[in-house]
Amino acid sequence: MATDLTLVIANKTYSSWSLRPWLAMVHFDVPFDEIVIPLHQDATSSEIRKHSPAGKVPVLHHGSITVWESLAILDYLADAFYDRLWWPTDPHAKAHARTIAAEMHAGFSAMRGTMNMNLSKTYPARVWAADITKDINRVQDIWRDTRSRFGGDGDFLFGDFTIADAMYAPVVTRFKTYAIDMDATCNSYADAILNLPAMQTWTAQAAEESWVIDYGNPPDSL
Ligand SMILES: N[C@@H](CCC(=O)N[C@@H](CS)C(=O)NCC(=O)O)C(=O)O
Repeated sequence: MATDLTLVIANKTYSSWSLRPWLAMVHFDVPFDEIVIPLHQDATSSEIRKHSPAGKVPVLHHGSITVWESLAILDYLADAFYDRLWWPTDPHAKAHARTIAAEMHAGFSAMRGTMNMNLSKTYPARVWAADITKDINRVQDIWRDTRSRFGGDGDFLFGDFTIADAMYAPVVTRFKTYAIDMDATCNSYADAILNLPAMQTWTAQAAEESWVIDYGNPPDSL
């Protein structure tokens, strides 16, 4: 499809940052062309640098405009396609959505550093190191608190799917593939993300990829 929007991403099996804008664009029915650059290949860095001065994906091209950093891309899309409800409309809810999206973008490095996103593998439950456990618990606190204050009758953090959900979607896949214990509230939220048609498309396309990255098993944390 020829559009004036191109999203450059990495492999769907492994690229958690790529998933965020891709999921929201597909969910909100924004047409775009997609370029996939597989990670951990000899040409990965040079290929990414052709598209992004930061040397990272995702990166969005919209005509002559280039935007990188997943959250900046999502914010740009919310401005450019302002007829969709990318953020909650209520100012209080919107402030909270922006805050938890930013917390995800900037934080949880212990969890992200050890629990690589890998949709092709599941791992047995284990005891995680204290800093990772702290991140896991904080994410679940955010989900519970947000669902109870802003979720209403909907299935997502703010009822309907928003950018905040897109930011946490790769954590949902990690919690499932790494068998993280979740209470009923977090579990049903995770299922809502996994059952989202756009998420199912991403997962199906990931399963068709041929590239394999062997991260090994996460370190024993006791
Ligand atoms: N903070 C960035 C993180 C982007 C990022 O780390 N992307 C990884 C793929 S998930 C990447 O481009 N890795 C390639 C490399 O570092 O060579 C964002 O939000 O977009």
